[in-house]
Amino acid sequence: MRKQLLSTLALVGVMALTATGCSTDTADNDDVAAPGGGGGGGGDEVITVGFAQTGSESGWRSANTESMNEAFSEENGFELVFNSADNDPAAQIAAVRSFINQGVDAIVIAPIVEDGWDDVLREAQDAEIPVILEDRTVTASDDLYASWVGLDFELEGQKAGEWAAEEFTEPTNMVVLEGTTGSAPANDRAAGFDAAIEGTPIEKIDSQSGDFTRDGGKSVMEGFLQKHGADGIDLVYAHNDDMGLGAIEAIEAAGAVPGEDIKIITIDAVRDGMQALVDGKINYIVECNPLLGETAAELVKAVLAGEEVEKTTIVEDQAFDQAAAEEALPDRTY
Ligand code: GYE
Repeated sequence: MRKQLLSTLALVGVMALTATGCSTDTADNDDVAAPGGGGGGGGDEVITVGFAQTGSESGWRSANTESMNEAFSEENGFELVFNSADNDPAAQIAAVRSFINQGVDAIVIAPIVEDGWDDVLREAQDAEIPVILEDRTVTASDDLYASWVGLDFELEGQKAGEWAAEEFTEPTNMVVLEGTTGSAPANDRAAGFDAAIEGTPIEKIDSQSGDFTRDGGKSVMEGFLQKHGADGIDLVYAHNDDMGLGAIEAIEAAGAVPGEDIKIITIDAVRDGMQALVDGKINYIVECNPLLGETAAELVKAVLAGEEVEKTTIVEDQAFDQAAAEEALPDRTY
């Protein structure tokens, strides 16, 4: 999947709004063309969309849910049937199955994990209900879904690793707070980071999943601190801000100073994370943009109108050190 994805990426470039570049007029809200493709969506009819969200594990997720709710609004011609799977892959697949049974016009999925999607995607295809993926990717064949809009998680990990490689030129003990096991961002952020620090004096002494949550990050970090001691850890790489924020609490409770005694790198750049960076408790953040709703909604309309759409749309991310975070924070919308 990864290789396939990267080659697709090379073709489509990295701009969010290329998604509808080949469609004629999908930006407006009331312009859905004659029915085509899936199970509906023609004329002025309301488009019913089932959205299978991962859960509510993080600040990033809240911003993503809000972006989806705004884009798939009644005003924009949608009826959104929202399901939150509470990070349970089986419950998420069951939700998609129930959308198929309800006969929705289209299904949008933010897949919790990469594997296990083939059967239910095939069922959606048999029912002629188009599926758009948002945020995370799947390992299933891309013939089984219409389009995916998301982020380049491997590049995010790589950017984080490149910063670490430059910053840490002496032997460095690093611990990793991984995202949800089996999820695309956990897999790819690990791979990108590891490749970037290869050959540097940074040694990964421990790595465990904190499930992308603040509590998870805190308790895994408590375990690391107990095992290695605050003096035995120089650097934390957290796959998202929330786990980094949990780690800060654990480090402070252990009597050490986050951002100084133990440096912290995270991914997401949500407000709380950016505030911690401004406060000097986090040292570097790679952005992951959660505002994918508008592009997802455009894709749904275009696919239902029978238009050709890009298979892959990658939204570009930035990275922030303390000075950049200070500048960006006042205008941060999430
Ligand atoms: O980084 C994390 C969230 O899939 C990109 O999921 C998303 C990740 C995000 O829980 O905070």
